[in-house]
Amino acid sequence: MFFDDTIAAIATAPGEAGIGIIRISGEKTLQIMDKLFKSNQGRFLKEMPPRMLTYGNIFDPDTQQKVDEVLAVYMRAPHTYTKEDIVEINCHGGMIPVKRILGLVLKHGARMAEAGEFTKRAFLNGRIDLAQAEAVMDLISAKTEKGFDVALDQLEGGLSKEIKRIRNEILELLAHIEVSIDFSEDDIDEVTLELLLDKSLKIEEELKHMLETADTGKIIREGLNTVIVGKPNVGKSSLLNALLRETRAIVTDIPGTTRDVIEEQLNIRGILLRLMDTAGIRETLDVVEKIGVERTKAFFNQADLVIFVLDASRELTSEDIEIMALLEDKKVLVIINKTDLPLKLDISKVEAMLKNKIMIKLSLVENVGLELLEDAIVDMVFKGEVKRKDQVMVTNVRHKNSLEKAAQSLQEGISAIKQRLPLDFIEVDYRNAWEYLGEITGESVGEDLLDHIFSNFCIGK
Ligand SMILES: Nc1nc2c(ncn2[C@@H]2O[C@H](COP(=O)(O)OP(=O)(O)OP(=O)(O)O)[C@@H](O)[C@H]2O)c(=O)[nH]1
Ligand SMILES: [Mg+2]
Repeated sequence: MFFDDTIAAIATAPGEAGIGIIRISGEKTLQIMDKLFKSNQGRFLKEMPPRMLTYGNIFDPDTQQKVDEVLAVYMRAPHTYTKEDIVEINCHGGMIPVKRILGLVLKHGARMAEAGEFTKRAFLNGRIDLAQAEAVMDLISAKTEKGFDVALDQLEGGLSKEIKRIRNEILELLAHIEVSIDFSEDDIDEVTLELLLDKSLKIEEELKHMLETADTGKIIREGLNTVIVGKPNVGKSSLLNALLRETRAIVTDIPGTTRDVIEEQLNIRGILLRLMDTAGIRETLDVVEKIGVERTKAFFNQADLVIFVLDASRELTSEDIEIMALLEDKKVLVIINKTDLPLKLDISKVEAMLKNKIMIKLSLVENVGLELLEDAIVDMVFKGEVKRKDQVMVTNVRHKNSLEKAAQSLQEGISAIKQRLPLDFIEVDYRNAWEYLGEITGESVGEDLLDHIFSNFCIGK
């Protein structure tokens, strides 16, 4: 791919900072710098060795006025992030210098880069594949150490290598099938079929192992949507505050204190929790509270994990039972709170109604049991994870969907073999599986999908 326009953007976050960086990529990069930059010895950037940070000034060529004192570096194509000529100008941080310099760069031959356009060029120019490009964004947006580490592995090509290896195996099978089609008229060669079947089952197994990491992977990348529910006054907001270790939500002994959904993020041993405290669920005539209860139910439906809080000092009520009826198909942790008070709750009845759900006893006033709850959350996330050595992790839902489609096509191929269907039927399924895997690394993706993926990037990356 070849681009004839030169792009530029501010690469650092907006606001006051030590330095700000303007990045330029494309053919006209040096030409633009010739107009705007002079080193302290009066030299152009093209006279300096590539990759050498050079001290100098940016001037406005129209007025010959100094704009800012900078350090500039030139990186020569093709050994750069985009495989094009790149210049980075380090100026003073803050809104004025970066905006002024970017303005001049745009005026003298560059155009404003779109979101993610530098990385898009890196992909289209063949420096990285699509999964690696997506990993770049994941690195930048990672909120936990674990999320960052997995993204770094993907940027280094961990996932891509595995996908490419499996694609190659499928390609070999396809070659086998095509040769057989050419030679064997109607007669299907049994040996070839057995061999195909054997290898296909192995590939199917590999895809399955990759898919098994996807649920945990998604949580590592995106966080765990967790909602705290229960009837009023059981201690939901107290629990949010305890987990955050700060007084974020208002806590009173008046039922119906929380009326809106309060969302906070926290990091529990490397897992990002998007934690929502909600209005206690009950029948109410209060208009505001009613809306709150409705919102609670909506969030409840989208949650990855539900923390259901009961009050140990009160008997089970119809409100508790109504909520319990909603929990059956959900991932749930049941909290029996206020265990410091005399027990009135019929715990065995709760156990009978919520079979197979994990139950944890807490006292938030005495600070008992919080660690057990954190343990349970971490266990829940990692329980499903297969700890196979060197197993790569699938974190991106887009990748998961393509893997699922590939596995589905392969399965159809396998069943076609078992039914001894004609080889050209079988070939279609294998070709589909191969294509779907190619969506992950970007060998087979359309322009629309690319635009969609890169539009979620930040400007300047
Ligand atoms: N004894 C005792 N009291 C608690 C405990 N946890 C919370 N409380 C008290 O229970 C009352 C209600 O707590 P909240 O956290 O506001 O309860 P909530 O579930 O958010 O209530 P709503 O927002 O009204 O739905 C407050 O007076 C808390 O101090 C506990 O473990 N033991
Ligand atoms: Mg509350």
